[in-house]
Amino acid sequence: MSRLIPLTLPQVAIATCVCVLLAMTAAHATAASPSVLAPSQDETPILTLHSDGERRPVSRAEIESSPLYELTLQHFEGPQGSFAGVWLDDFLDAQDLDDTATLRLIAHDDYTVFITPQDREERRYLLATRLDGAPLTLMEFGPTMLIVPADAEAVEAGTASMTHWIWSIRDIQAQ
Ligand SMILES: Nc1nc2c(c(=O)[nH]1)N[C@H]1C(S)=C(S)[C@@H](COP(=O)(O)O)O[C@H]1N2
Ligand SMILES: [Mo]
Repeated sequence: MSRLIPLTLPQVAIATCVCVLLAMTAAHATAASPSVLAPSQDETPILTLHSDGERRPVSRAEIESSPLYELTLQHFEGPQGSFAGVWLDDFLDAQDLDDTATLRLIAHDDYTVFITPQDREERRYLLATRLDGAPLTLMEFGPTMLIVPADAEAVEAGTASMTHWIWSIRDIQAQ
């Protein structure tokens, strides 16, 4: 007759620790962490912000005036390494953009996507400006691209949508 093997308290504690550690390891792979990169000093405009009927050129230096975060991933378009950038929410704050605005982002290839306030509540968006410390170029799908760190693993596995992962961003419209 079979019976359940009783676990002692220390065994339960060890099993719990192992589970927590495994969960932390899994989470670590897709979490962005603070970056030690020095903010860019480059004042050359790399995208245009449109709000309240005005257009404002924005440089790497302006974007990177918010805290930089980074994570390592294999981007589905090819580039692989440590991507760094600023949280989209921090960027909007720094640019004094209305928090309730829906954003329309437009890329150099005219691809366009909308990011609603609800999207930004559900997931954090990283406005990436760097790959392995160097400014993202157009060839690497820069000068900026959106990354959703929480979805990175699922996107790599092909189980999450990447329609919000717009690369080569040219314009951001707040509407
Ligand atoms: N600049 C730009 N970003 C983009 C796209 C695009 O066409 N241009 N396509 C989006 C969509 S719909 C998807 S599924 C992924 C992958 O696009 P791809 O299959 O055309 O490479 O990138 C997203 N980001
Ligand atoms: Mo797509």
